[in-house]
Amino acid sequence: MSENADLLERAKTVLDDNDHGHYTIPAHGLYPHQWLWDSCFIAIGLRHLDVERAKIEILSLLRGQWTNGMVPHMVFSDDARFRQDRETWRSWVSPFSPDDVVTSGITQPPMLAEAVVRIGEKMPPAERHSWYRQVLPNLVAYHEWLYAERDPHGEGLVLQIHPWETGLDNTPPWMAELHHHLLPWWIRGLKKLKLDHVTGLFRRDTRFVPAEQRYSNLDALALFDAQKRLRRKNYDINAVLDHTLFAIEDLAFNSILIRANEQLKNIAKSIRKTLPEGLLARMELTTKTFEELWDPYTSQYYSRDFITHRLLKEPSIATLLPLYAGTISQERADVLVKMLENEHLFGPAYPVPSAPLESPYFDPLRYWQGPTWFNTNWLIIDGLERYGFKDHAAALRESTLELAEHHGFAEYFNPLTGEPLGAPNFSWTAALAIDLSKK
Ligand code: 2M8
Repeated sequence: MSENADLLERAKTVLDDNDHGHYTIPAHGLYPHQWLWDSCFIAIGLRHLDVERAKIEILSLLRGQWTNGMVPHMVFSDDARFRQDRETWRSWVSPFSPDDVVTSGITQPPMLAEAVVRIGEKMPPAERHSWYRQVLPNLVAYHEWLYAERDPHGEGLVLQIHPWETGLDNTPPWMAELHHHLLPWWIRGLKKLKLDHVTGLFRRDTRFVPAEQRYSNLDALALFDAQKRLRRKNYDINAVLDHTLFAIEDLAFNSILIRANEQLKNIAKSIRKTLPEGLLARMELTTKTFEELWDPYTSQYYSRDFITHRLLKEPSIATLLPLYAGTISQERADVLVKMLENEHLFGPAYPVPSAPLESPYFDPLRYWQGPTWFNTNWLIIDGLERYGFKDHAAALRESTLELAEHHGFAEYFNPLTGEPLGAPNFSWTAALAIDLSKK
C-alpha cells in the first residue's frame, strides 16, 4: 500500500470509529456530542468517501437549528450518561430552541455554507441543485439571525458573547480581555488566594487530556461561569447584551462569515434564487467594515470590542484568517504571508501555531495558545491558494499531512516538535487529512 493510501485508510477508520449514526463525534471520551464547525470540517472530508454521509452530517446538525435561525454550537447526544451536559445548557429555557433535541445556546464559526458547497462539488448538477434547494432556507435563516441578533447596531460586524463561539476557546485576545477586565470578583479572589487548583477537581476534560494541554483552571471556571450567566438570561440576546461579560467582534468569526456569505451567494446563484435584499446589504457592509479591524501601526487585523470599538491588540491564529475571508487587498495579504513566513511568528518547524511564537501567551502544549491545528491550517491553505500563493499553500499542505503521517490524527500538535496533543483519533484531523491529500 502506498503511504498515501495507508493514510487515507487510517483516516477512514477514525471517522468510522467516531460515527454516531447520523453524525460524527469529534473524539471518544472528551467530546461525545455534535459540534457545529467540527461537523462542517468532518463533512468536507467525508464527501470524498461517502457523499450521502456528508449530507447527513450537515442535516443532523440542522436538527438543532432554533426557530429564530440560530445554529447552535452543540447538539447533545440523548444518551442517559450525558444528562448532566444537557442540564448545563438547558436549551429548553429559550422559546426558540427545538423540541426534540437539546442544544447549547450559543453558536460557532459559520462554516456551514462552505461545507454545503464542498459537498455539492461532489455531486452531478441535478443532485447538487436539489441539495442546495434543500438547505438554502436554513442557511438564509442562519445568516439573517447572525445579523439580526449579533449586529444589533447594523454596523457590519457580528459580535460573539462567549469564547466558545469563536471555536478558539482560550485564544490570547479573549483571555487577555478576560484577565484584564472581565474576571468576576469571586474568581479574582480565588486567583489571589491561589485556590484555583480546587476547581480542577471538578473538571471532566482533564480526566482525558493532561491538564497542561487544556485551558487553566481559572480560565475553565470563568468560561463555565460566563455560560451560566447566558443561561440565566434564557439566551435572550437583549437581556444578555444588557449585562454582558463578553461582547467582541471576533476576527476569526467575521473572516469566516465573509467567506460563508460568498458561498451562500454562490449557492443561491446556482439555483437561480435571489437572497433577500436586506441580507445582501448587510453582507456588503461586513466586507467594508471588516477593514476597520486593520491597525496601521502594527500592520495587522485584530478583533475589537463591540461597544467601544477598541482593537484587542493581541495576535493569534485569527491574525492570518483574513486570507480565508478573501476580500482583503493583495497588498495586505502579502503582509500576512510575511508573518506566516517569519520563524519568530507563525513559521516554526510544524506550522501554523495558534499563537505567534513571540506572544507572551505562547505555549507549545496549551490548546489554542500555541499548538498547530488542522482546521486553521485548512482555512489558511484555502486562502493562500485564492490569493495566488500556490507554493506556500503546497508547502503548508505537505507539512500538515506529514504531521498526520508521522504522529496520527491528534486533536492538535506541538508546533516545535510535531508531538501529538489533546484527544487522539480526532475527527476533523482525519477528515481534513483526507481532503488535503486529494488535491
Ligand atoms: C473545543 O471546544 C469545546 C467547547 O465548545 C471544549 O473545549 O470542550 C474547541 O476546540 C472547539 O473549537 C471544538 O469545536 C470543540 C469540539 O472539538 O472543542
